[in-house]
Amino acid sequence: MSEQTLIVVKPDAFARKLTGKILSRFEEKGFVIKELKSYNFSKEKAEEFYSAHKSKPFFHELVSFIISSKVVACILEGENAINTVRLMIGSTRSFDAQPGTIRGDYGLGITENIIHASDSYESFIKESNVIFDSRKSK
Ligand code: FUP
Repeated sequence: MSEQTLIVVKPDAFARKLTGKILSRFEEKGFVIKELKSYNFSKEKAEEFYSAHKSKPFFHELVSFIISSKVVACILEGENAINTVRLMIGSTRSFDAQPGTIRGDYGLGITENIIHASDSYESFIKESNVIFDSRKSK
């Protein structure tokens, strides 16, 4: 089933000029870029974006990191996009992520882990509404 998902190229990857390489991987896989923008999270928007992690010990570190500089947000469309894109980004802890995945190939960090991707349809709607404003739940 064709569906959409959201990815965010995080500040570490943006600063290292990996955005083009990362977007290319998704295009080469067959996904279509439906929306694309560079974006600066405000603290308020970052807290909303990561509200599922509000009670976690790393919440403040996570919010500080994502607001620390520019990110690139992208809505991708294609077959099974949510799960397939999650497979392509790899495990949360980049040093554990399989080579061949984006985190596995480009990073070593946990908070600084290169890329975010929505983990469910509900997360996609919520997260894309934070960044792109105009999307609605089905
Ligand atoms: P993921 O879905 O792979 O991005 O990972 P999670 O939803 O578990 O975590 C969201 C973000 O919190 C991760 F991208 C990185 C950050 N995090 C930490 O900073 N420390 C941790 O111990 C776990 C996650």
